[in-house]
Amino acid sequence: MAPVGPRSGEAIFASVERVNAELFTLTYGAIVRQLLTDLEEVEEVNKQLDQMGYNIGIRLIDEFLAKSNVSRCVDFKETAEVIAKVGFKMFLGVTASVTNWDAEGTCCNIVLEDNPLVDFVELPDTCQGLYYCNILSGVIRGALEMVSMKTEVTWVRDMLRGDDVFELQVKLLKQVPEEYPYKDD
Ligand code: MYR
Repeated sequence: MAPVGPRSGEAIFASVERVNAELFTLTYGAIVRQLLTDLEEVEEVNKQLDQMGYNIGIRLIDEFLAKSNVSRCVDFKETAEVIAKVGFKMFLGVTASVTNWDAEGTCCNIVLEDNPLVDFVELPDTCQGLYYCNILSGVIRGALEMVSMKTEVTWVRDMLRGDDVFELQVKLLKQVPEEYPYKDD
């Protein structure tokens, strides 16, 4: 039998992190299930998840900017890379890749091959039309709005609907110029 001894701090931290991630995943699942019970219409659940994500996103951006030390992005291309590589890593523990840019550099897709939100999830047939991870599109929309970017964020591929990856389209609708706070007199 292997000797029983104190575990290293790193091992304990890793297992606490794993338990936290599982708790988070299960809690999110319970929220979706409750919304399905309360709202009945899948379309309404999609809207509610997006709105919840938006409300989180407008607050989470402060934590993101404070913790990440990311400075102002030069353009939307850099912003998309920051979301995929730094944002997803910080809040979901996974990285994503950015693909499919349009010619103007205002629309791209973010591809997630790994998505901890859907661990243990299997959707019944009655949930056709549900965008289970719609909270994520809302988070991105809310966070970007706080740094002056109005966006539309939609799912184009979803593993719970039989696709091989999760893929979000992020379209920049309007970049609101930030006002200089002082008047030049
Ligand atoms: C800037 O130019 O001001 C920097 C903008 C960076 C925006 C990054 C938004 C991070 C959103 C995190 C999404 C996490 C999804 C789980």
